[in-house]
Amino acid sequence: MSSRPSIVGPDAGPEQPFPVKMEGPIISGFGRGSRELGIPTANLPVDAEATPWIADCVSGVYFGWAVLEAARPGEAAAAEAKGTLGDDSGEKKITSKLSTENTERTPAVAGLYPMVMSIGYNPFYHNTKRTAEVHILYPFAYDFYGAHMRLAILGYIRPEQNYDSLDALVADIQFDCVVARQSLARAGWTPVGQSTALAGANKKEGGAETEAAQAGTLVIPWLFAQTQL
Ligand code: RBF
Ligand code: MG
Repeated sequence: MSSRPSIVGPDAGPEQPFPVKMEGPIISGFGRGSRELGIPTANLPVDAEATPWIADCVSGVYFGWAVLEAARPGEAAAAEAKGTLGDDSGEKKITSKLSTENTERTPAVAGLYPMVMSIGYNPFYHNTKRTAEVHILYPFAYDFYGAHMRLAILGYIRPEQNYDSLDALVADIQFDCVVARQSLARAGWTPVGQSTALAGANKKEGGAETEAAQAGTLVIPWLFAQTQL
């Protein structure tokens, strides 16, 4: 695992063709993200019209920032009625956290988060359909299907691979998370108006902050524009 670098891309910031924009409503995937891997993923529709580049891009792991907009009360209630809110596994159904009343006063999922994502066929699972799955680097206690997610994809980490075991797949994904955090925790990779501490690399696993946060210098206005929902 340590055979690959823990930081990718130049310090100055993303290189062409990045940043690449992608957005849409969070849809349910194959339901394995949380249950089997302990790595919840939010899937976005792979839409040839909205994201023409996706058909030609290399299958593999990318990283960047996600902006989440909380589902509006009506949408949250509707999603809940359809049983699409809650854990992937269906075992821990959320009954209260995203109820209609709660959603109104709890913009719990709104905000900017570092993310790592997989675009491809997941050879380990022999998928025949290409998916775009985003793992947000923040320990949310529940899913939020239906919420609108906007992505600024800033860089590429590695090609998609097959693995001999689930453990090997999970270990590689965990290292992808380290790469994403460390790569994003540089001023040139952090949006203007945000702090590099948001990417979390200053925090050693389970330890104290080691470096002072810097201010971001990356300009990506569309990431913060209001969505016409
Ligand atoms: N699946 C693979 O078969 N090969 C991979 O190299 C691979 N890399 C991934 C990297 C990240 C950051 C994430 C979030 C997922 C990756 N997956 C990969 C997909 C994984 O199999 C998938 O999240 C689960 O199957 C849940 O749908
Ligand atoms: Mg998923």
